[in-house]
Amino acid sequence: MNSTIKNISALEILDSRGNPTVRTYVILEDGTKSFASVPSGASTGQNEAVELRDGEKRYNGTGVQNAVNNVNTEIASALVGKDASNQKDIDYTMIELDGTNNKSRLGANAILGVSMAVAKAAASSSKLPLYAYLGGANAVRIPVPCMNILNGGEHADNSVDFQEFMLVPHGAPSFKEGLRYVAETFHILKGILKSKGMATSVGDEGGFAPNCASNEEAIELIIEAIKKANYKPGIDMSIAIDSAANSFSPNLDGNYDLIWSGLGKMKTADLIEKSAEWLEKYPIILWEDPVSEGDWEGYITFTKRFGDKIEVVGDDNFVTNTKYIKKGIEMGACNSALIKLNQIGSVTETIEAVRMCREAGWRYFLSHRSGETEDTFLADFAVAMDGGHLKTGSACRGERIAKYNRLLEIEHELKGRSEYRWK
Ligand code: 2PG
Ligand code: MG
Repeated sequence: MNSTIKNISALEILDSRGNPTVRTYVILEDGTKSFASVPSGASTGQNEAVELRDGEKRYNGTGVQNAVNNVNTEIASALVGKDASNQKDIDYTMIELDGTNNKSRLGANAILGVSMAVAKAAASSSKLPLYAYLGGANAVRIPVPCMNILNGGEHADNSVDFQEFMLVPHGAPSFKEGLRYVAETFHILKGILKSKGMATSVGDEGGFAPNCASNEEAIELIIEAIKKANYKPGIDMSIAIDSAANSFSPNLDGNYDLIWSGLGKMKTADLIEKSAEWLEKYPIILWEDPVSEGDWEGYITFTKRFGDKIEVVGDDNFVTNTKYIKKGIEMGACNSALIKLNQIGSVTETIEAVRMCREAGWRYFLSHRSGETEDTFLADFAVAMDGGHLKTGSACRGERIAKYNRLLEIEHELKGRSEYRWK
């Protein structure tokens, strides 16, 4: 068979934060070659699949030579000779070979790298772009880019508690135009920050990280930038927030300590009241992890109260794992799940998470990690999954722009057959 796997290997490379990560290479019998690189998070959920790190002196313990070795030996021996176009078989063979429930033996970084490279190889071998191979002939919807333009929390060193403030150009007629709206506003925001004597340095995902006096000031600055760029807040562009509330919830329960802003200790009810004020005042259309991962009651209350108006996304509580998404669906916690390939560690399981959301009438929000590489797998994957929106960082930093550029390319390639809409 043409798409039979002939060779699999891996290499330790660096991610956008200068930390080691895994790149895997696949060669098929028909001569097709592919490679894929694995991203890495900073504000991680407790139940994410395990990134295997060497824990030795080199790279301060973050080396991935063991994961690389697992690809080169055990994984390669199990998969060589298999058909790359049978993604499910490939992924479940690795899951069984690993034998743990969180991929801690072989490493989710080892398994995901192979899983993505196999999908890419199978796509090339069948002469299809990756988005069409994974999504079929109707994979034509280009996601609305939720562009992170202001960072706080663990992604920056400033006085903002919430991790990500995103601009969402839902009023644009196409991806190309939407990307322009947000990139223009990003530059206007830079000018505003400069004129106020505030820092224009950027966080891990390329958003600015100014030392705002409060969380409110962060959002006011964004609204000012939208208006100054000649767009209408709420009509052309709205705002999405990822509180990443785990990072200010010491025990990951209903107790919070907003350390960065100095607002101090709060209970779930206070935090939700604050959110209510903001939702009243500002054009916010999506809110991710408004409470911490163990605060299921908090997610339920938040969703009951605001879920008919906005998208409530669970990230750290669901970790792209159908076991937790199922629980969320049953409990009515959230109405959407964040989808990150490396949280669960294989392409097939990520697709299963998406499918579960669809079947429940939930949305699903495709996402990069704060540590990324120049790999553009996510762009194609987002089009294939047909979710209508994705977050992949700001209008700067090459590893973020690579995904946006790939989406521009896909939209162009579809020659007028592409679709662009928020819902
Ligand atoms: C998040 C992500 C991506 P990290 O919390 O949603 O923005 O951050 O990769 O650090 O978990
Ligand atoms: Mg998040």
